[in-house]
Amino acid sequence: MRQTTLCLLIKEGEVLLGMKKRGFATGKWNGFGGKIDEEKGDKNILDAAVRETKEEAGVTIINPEKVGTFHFRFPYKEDWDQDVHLFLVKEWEGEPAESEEMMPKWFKFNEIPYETMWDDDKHWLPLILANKKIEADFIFKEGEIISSQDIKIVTKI
Ligand code: 6U4
Repeated sequence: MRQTTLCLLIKEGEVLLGMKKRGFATGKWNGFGGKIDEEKGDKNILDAAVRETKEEAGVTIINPEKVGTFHFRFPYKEDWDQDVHLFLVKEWEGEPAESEEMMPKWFKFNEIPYETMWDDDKHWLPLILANKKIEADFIFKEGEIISSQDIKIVTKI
């Protein structure tokens, strides 16, 4: 299964999201991340998280904390199937800046634009912002709408 990363930067009641400008999920606000790319030197999932966040948001993340694992399945488009490793990031170097792929913006926890995000995000992001760790399965149907979901709060990840 394709392994990808998703990084959420957090500061003082705000979360950094990026508007995806091209490719997969264009037009959605999302965290930063992508697949492991051995050609770009990624040896593991953490390398991919650091590299992708640098490429997409211009910051170097420090001590990302793994807070979730997702199994996303798209039976109508199996190429999109992926296991996503979710990281919470409270330290980084640099200032978020627009890239070719993403336009970053800080959102207050009570102003998160769930209507312009993945359908699943409204179900799990509030748990993550409340310091929970999760393991979740989501199956989608056409239109990227959830057809089934199972979210478990876990103590170890
Ligand atoms: P290209 O090929 O450039 O479109 P890229 O945009 O880097 O690839 P990819 O496939 O490498 O995307 O990584 C997909 C990104 O989308 C990862 O950060 C995980 C995230 N993602 C995938 N499904 C998601 C979902 N259902 N909800 C969510 N994030 C998801 O919040």
